Amino acid sequence: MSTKTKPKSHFDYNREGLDDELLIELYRRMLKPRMIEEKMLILLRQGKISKWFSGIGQEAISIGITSVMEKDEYILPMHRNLGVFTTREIPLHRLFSQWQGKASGFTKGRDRSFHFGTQEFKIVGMISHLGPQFGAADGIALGNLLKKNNKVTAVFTGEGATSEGDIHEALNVASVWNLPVLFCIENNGYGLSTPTSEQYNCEHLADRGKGYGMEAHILDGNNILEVYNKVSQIVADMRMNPRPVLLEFKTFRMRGHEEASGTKYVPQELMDEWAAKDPIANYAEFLRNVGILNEETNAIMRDAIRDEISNGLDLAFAEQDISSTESEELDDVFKEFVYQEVKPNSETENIRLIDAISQGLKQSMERHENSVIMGQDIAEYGGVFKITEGFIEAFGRERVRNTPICESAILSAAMGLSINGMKAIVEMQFGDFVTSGFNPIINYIAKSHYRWNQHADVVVRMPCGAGVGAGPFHSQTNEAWFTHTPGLKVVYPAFPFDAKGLLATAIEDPNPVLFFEHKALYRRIRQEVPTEYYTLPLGKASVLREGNDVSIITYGAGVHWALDLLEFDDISADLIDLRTLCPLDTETIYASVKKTGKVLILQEDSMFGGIASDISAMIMENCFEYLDAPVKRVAGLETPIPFAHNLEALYLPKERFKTALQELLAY
Ligand SMILES: Cc1ncc(C[n+]2csc(CCOP(=O)(O)OP(=O)(O)O)c2C)c(N)n1
Repeated sequence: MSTKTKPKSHFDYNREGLDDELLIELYRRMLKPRMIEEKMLILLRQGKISKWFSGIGQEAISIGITSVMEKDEYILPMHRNLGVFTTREIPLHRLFSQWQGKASGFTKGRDRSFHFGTQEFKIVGMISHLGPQFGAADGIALGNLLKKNNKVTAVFTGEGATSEGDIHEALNVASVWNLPVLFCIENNGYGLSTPTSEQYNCEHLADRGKGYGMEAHILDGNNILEVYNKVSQIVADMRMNPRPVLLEFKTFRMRGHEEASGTKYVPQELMDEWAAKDPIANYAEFLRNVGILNEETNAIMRDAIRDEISNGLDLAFAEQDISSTESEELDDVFKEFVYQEVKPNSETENIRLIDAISQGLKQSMERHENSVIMGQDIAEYGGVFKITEGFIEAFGRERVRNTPICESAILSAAMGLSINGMKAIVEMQFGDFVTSGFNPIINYIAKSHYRWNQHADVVVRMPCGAGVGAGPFHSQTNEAWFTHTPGLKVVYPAFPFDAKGLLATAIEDPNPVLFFEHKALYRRIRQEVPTEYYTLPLGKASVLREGNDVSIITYGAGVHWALDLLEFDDISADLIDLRTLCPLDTETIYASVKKTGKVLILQEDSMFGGIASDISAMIMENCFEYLDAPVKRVAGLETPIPFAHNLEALYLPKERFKTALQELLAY
């Protein structure tokens, strides 16, 4: 709607303690996104931009909050918060380039609209899935709390997304951990076409604060001075007394969910009612009434903004379309990491896999003072497998954090910690439970570096695997879910020595690593392991046996099945333990295949869509002329993993492996 209409003021503007300069500046700050939007709507009609999510009518919230936040305090906006970006004074041509997918934007054309962040302006934009923003804010705030820097983090959501589990989880975590996050709900009446009555069943969303044990307030989201004054007080107090606060802003979405979808489902009376409460027109009227805005100053201000917009647009439109190469695209999936070898010391002790992981973890946390480990029951209790036993004594409760049962919020928080310069290690109680945190791993953590150059310094430890009679939900080895997703490294050691050194590297590496730990090997496999800190490179397989007749390629428990077999059978085989699945050591694989001409790939997980299939395809493509037999894959059955011992033995490929190997040798 136009700002030129002159409604009667609907608001009680309290300007006490605010000087004229600030009052006019708040007006200018609201006007700017409004005028950008008005221009965008024209460009949209002309087909010059693709999609537009409008924040018209909601400007007072973005502007009020951003004006209160200090420049080095993080803000996590959503899709209707253009005012956050403009108030942080991002040059307009960069914003316009971002929306046009051009190089001067923030994502090298890789993501659209407001789906980007920038460390330069301390803004962390959303992922489409909305809810993980709250958990990311938790992580950033945890980083601030640990740094004791008295900074507040502000995060936005619409009322629709408050129905997401991520939001509930993150609010609960913030409350339990007392994190200084300002949670801002913009209740604008509709989530796409869904009215609030179909979204939640309490009177006010702020009422939920009580349930979370969190201070909560309801604010008039269309009254800039109410937003500014109340948020100023609250944020100043949060800086001194760190705590989470939930704010519900009552406002209205004046345009469609996005421009193309319209507002047919919104009753006209509602539109009229809220049009009269326009935050800019009302405030302009107030400023005129108190004599600090007149037609002339208003026109000067509008002209200046109009010029700024058209200059920005000229620059953005003049910019070439983005171009790239396959290798440039691939290179940006991960942050560059130069492996630093730390050689093992000569003193060793004979320890189990589980001890080696615990030791590696502890020595890494000693080395990286900015590291935090989070997980269920990992503090005093030491974790269900006791890997973090004694960690509280070594590092304190701040860095060794028991979490509520909420994988999604914790993985989003891990992302937030990384954004704030920390290293996050997350222990899944069982690797199976990662499904409850799948979204932040796949969509946030894995894609962030490629999208906006923000690495995710996160290691997720995954106790996994069958053979322990634990049934369908405590036995899976789900590495293939992650090797499929670009942006994640996947490590899967089979021995104590490897586990310790690879875990150290995984924690050094600023990229996200899924670190698989086989439960059936935890206490069964022992080895001499150097007592001090050392590293091993990711992406290097180890050749455990050398022979000429067949290459057996495997990892995890499969390595030990193969070793057991080779111990008693007189087979001349290369046995390759992959150790890391991403990056994958294709060089070692191809060299072995070219020597033996026969390959068996053994995996514990069910067959279809697994690692074995991909390695098989790669061998066909790269070593076809060297093959003397079809590549053989051996894997778990295509069933969930059963509980009863005999059934589990049927599921696992250990016996099928022996037969398949004999068949292959006889081919
Ligand atoms: C997990 C997920 N489900 C559905 C969507 C599609 N979607 C995007 S925004 C939106 C409505 C959000 O409503 P609300 O949180 O109230 O914010 P508003 O758009 O009203 O500002 C929906 C359904 C999505 N992006 N992510």
